[in-house]
Amino acid sequence: MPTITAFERSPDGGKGLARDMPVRWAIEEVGQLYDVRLLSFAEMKEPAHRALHPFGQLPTYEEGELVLFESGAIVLHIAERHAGLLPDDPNARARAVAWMFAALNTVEPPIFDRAIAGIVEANEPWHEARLRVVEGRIRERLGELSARLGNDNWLEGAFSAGDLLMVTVLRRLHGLGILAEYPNLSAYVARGEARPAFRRAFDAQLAVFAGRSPTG
Ligand code: GTB
Repeated sequence: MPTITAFERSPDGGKGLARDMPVRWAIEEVGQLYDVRLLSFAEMKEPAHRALHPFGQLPTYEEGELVLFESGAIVLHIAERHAGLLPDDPNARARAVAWMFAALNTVEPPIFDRAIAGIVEANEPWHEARLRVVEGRIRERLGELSARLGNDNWLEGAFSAGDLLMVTVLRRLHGLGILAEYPNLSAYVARGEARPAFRRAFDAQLAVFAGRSPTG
């Protein structure tokens, strides 16, 4: 049974926005059990944790002799070792992996910048101008993604690890109102969030925040 790491008290207040969430979701999708080791910010920077994660972050994933860091790499590992998150056809599989990279490397950067702008740049004199630029970049990406998704349920045929990461990334827009401008993307995120595996993962991380359970 793998062990992952998660916040003992997530700064997102249990909204499932921290990066243990996609790992929990992937494990739930493939029907595995897992343990969770909870960490404080201070513990993340201790040598014991840095031996697992070079940047002193979470999540990590330990399974036998294997230690992994980077949520995307962990989701890919889970998807490659179990049925259900990647298509069998090699070309369709490669495209699903491309969507994983697109989620983290093409769609997430402006969304991440928006989060930073809201937290650490809020008092800067150029804050409003910066918001307009960053939100413009988000809208450009969402427009392109919306056009590609069209009326489909998922990005590449059946639900895949690409959708799992894309929905994870888009969820960070909740509360900003931008996602609502793209009804098919709003519905896409809602479809992801309605999956039983998502619900189990979400409830597990919320239970930690609420102090109801130490594990997933
Ligand atoms: N690229 C790495 C990955 O995907 O695994 C990034 C890992 C990362 O940033 N981890 C964060 C961390 O360990 C936890 S999730 N931070 C401590 C540090 O860097 O010292 C961060 C997080 C929290 C809350 C939200 N949110 O509310 O939207 C999003 C992300």
